[in-house]
Amino acid sequence: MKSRDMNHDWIATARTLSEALPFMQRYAGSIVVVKFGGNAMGDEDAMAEFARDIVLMRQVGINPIVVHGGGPMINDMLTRLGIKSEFVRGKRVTDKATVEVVEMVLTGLVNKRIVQAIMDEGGRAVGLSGKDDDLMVCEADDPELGFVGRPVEMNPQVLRDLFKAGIIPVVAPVATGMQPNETFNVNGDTAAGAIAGALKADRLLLLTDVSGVKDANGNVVTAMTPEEVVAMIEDGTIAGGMIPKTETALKAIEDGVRAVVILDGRVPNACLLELFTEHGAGSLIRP
Ligand code: X2W
Repeated sequence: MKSRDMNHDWIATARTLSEALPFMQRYAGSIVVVKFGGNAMGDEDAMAEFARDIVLMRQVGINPIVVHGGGPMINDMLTRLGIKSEFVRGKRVTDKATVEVVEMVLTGLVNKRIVQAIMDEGGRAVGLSGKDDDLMVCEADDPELGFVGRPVEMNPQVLRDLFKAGIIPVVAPVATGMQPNETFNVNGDTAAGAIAGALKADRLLLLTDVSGVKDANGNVVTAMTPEEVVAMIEDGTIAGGMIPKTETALKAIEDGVRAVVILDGRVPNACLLELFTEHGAGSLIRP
């Protein structure tokens, strides 16, 4: 038997677990959608730690769903194939060749890597895309962007079926269209918001590589109402890449999501910090 590590503060560990009880009780049976962006994925250790947090959520009775991105992994593969790519207003201009690479990378490489990481931590995960059981049906977002989809119809029953079976769904943001044989590339945040909205989730956690929404002085705002977010977009305090994220949050809340949190996925155990401690993490947006 291994001897005990006396340098570790085991009493503090036990206290942390005890203090988490009210939070576990509050979230038991709830639905939490977690957007895991390509920039938050990091190395193998970061992936394993994320997977462990998700498995822990499931273990204490939460129904977690992972919706992932993978922009940097798509960029790598496009470069290897010699296909040029550009972004317009935060979305990838997606022609026929690009949408094929997007589908291969997201539903193959990235999706299965996350599924495997969750399985390795002792959970049960099944990977799917918006195409599976018509989960997410899109139409073209903007003719300028090609095959970039805007979700117009959601069929989330397959996710409820997976919850019932104790399985964690891992969703790639690729979708079908209204016409046969159409494929759309969907921004990961947009897909996560649409799925959270369709399920009227209790929480949508948007994991990013920044510490949250910042005020004019650069300090993270820990709690905001949707009205305050709108005002901060209008006066330019919220700018750049934070605009699509906060717009996703506003739309999700309009669709019936109880609260959205924009948090730093690079912080160790970011999801647990947000859900199971008084401290919380990042910026909470709630009516
Ligand atoms: C994204 C889908 C992946 C994504 C793309 O092609 O990169 C659009 O831009 P991250 O890692 O969350 O940025 N789709 C339309 O959203 O990845």
